[in-house]
Amino acid sequence: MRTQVGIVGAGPAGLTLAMLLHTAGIETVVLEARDRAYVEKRVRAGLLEQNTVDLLHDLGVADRLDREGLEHNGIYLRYHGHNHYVDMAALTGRHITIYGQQEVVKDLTQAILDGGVPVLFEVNDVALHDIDSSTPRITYAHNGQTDELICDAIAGCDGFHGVSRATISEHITEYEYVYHFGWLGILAEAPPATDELIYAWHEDGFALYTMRSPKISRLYLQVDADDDIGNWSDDRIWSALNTRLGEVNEGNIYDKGITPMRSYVAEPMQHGRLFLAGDSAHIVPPTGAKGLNLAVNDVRILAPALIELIKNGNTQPADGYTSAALRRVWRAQDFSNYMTQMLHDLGGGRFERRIQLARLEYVDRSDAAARSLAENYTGLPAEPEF
Ligand code: RFL
Ligand code: PHB
Repeated sequence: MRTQVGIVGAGPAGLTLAMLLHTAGIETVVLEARDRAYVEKRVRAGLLEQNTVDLLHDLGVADRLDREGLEHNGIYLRYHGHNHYVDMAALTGRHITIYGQQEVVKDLTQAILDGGVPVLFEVNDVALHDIDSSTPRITYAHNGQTDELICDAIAGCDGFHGVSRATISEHITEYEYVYHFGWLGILAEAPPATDELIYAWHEDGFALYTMRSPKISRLYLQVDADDDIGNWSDDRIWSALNTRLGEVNEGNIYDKGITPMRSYVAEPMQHGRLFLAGDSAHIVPPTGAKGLNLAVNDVRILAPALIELIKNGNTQPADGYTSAALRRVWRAQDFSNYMTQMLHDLGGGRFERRIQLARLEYVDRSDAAARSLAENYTGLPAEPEF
């Protein structure tokens, strides 16, 4: 098979890129390892920056997001009996929206298939070849048959554990920080007991109150990175949430899991005709809610660069892709790390805890500190692509 851009991975990065390229008249094929139902059910992020919402609007895939998304103006920082509201809309003029990642994935998948873009689910043995040439190839197995996709460029949107980054590992420098804790996340049939998200600092560890709808709560607890979900009965989860958050509405827990946390960047995000985007190139701890938003920003920059490369043979924007994308990635790395260090039990004892409280109080007392947090959380305005 021949296509212009072969996209590996049907997560937010791959699907958004497919939509951007399709809109510009570029042919793409998307290859996804999992089946469609699995990808559309996978529970992950929930918080969209305004830039992300704007892009989904531009792509014409925001009808359901407009109807079902929950627009938020700010967050609460809760610590030691304080409950400080950071009014992000007032501080920055920008909003954030709660809308499950799997809903974004569903909307994009449907729009792409409706547009006639091939999305092959359940592909195996994906391997990338001739990356240094102008006709890179992807080999894979689908429906028991081995096949080959000859492309002008390949987008590696296959997440942190995919094959794309591994293909060019000898050409990249890795920057990594692994945390000794992770997040236990649940979805519960319970109306959220709060209008806005609550980020809670507590001696026992961090907790986050978020939501998916007026009837569904999403809650997170800091746990040890190597903890087993089997150690956490529903009663133990509710008890820890009540202790750390203060007031929680309980209900049937229908999804729970533990996610380890890391900060990671691969540089450069391109080698030859292979371009990495999203989690395949970088990971942030979820405290800043940046992962999905960074994935979407990467492809916002990558799409016009690929269009220039393919339509006009101009390699300059493609050559600038790494530096353009990494500017935002490193800003988000710093912010996610700052939020994580300020709010989690880092295991360092009394001194460390007092520093955390001093930081939280600074956000409470200083308009400049609050504005800095708000500007990062809602996301700096999108920069020109190149
Ligand atoms: P994805 O979503 O991992 O998609 C990659 C896709 O590639 C497929 N794949 C392959 N396909 C073909 N061949 C192979 N060899 C393949 N290997 C893998 C996979 O099946 C998958 O479909 O990466 P992408 O598109 O870069 O998107 C990144 C986001 O998913 C991620 O950054 C966010 O979920 C992170 N994140 C959050 N981000 C936010 O912006 N806001 C949030 O509120 C937020 N909260 C979170 C989060 C991530 C979490 N977890 C579970 C890691 C909360 C949590 C708990
Ligand atoms: C979520 O709604 O899942 C969510 C919100 C904010 C975060 C992380 C996750 O920082």
